[in-house]
Amino acid sequence: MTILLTCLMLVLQGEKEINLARCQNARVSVSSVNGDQEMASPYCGVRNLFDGGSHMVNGINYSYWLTQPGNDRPWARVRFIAPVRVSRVVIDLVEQYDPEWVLVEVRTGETTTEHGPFKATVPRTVVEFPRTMEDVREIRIVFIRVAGNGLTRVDEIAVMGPGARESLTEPKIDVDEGELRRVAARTVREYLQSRYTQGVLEKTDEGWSYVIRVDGKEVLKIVLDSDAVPLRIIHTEAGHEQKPGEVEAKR
Ligand SMILES: [Ca+2]
Repeated sequence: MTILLTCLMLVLQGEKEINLARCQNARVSVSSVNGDQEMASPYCGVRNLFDGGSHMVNGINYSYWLTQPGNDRPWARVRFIAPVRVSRVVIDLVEQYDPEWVLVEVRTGETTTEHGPFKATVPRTVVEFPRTMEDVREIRIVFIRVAGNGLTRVDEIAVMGPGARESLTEPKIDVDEGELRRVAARTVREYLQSRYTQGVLEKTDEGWSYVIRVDGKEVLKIVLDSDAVPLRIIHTEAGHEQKPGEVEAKR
C-alpha cells in the first residue's frame, strides 16, 4: 500500500525518470563529427545521440553519432541550464566502432568528479552512480580507445534522472564559435560552389556574421542566429540578398 501511494505521488508530481538530455534545459555537444561536419548534421551529428532511435530529417534516417577518424578520446557533453539530479547514464554502442573504456565526468556546482573509467560493453554500457547525483550542471562522457585512430560510433545516450515527461523535446545544440564557423563554411560551399572559401566570424548587433573579404573588400556575408542557423546570405559584391533553403530554416 505504501509503495502504491509512493508511486502515485511520484506520478502526480511528474517525477518519473526521464532522459534529461532531451529537455529544454539541456544543451548537447560533441568533440567531432565524421567528415568534419557541423554538430547539427542530420547524418552523424550530435542530435542522433538523443533521438530515441528514430531520427528522421528530410527523409534521412540516421540515428547514430560517428566521430572523425583519429579523435582518440572523443566526448559527448550535456550541459544543464538549471541543475538536475542524475542517477545513471546509459550508452548504446556497436561492435567494431566501440571504445574500450568509458569515463564519466560530472560537474556539480564548481566541482568536477570523475567516474571510471569503466570497461565498455556492447550493446549497452550503464554507468550507475552509487547514489543520485544532486545539483548536476554538466555531464561529459569520454570514450577511450586503446587502439587509437579508429572511428567511434555511439547510437544513443540517456542521462537518467527525475523529471516531467511532458518536457521532452528535440535536443538543443550547445553552439560555440567552431560550430558557427562550420555551419557558415558549409553554407558558402553549398551556395557558392567554393568560389570563396575563407571568412571571418564577427559578432554584431544582429548576432553572428561570417564575412568573406577579397582584397579587404566585403564580398559576402552570412548572418547566423545564436543557434547557428543561417538567416541571410548577403552578396555585397553583386548587391543582392538570398534566403537560405528550407533545410536551414527547419533547423
Ligand atoms: Ca540514436
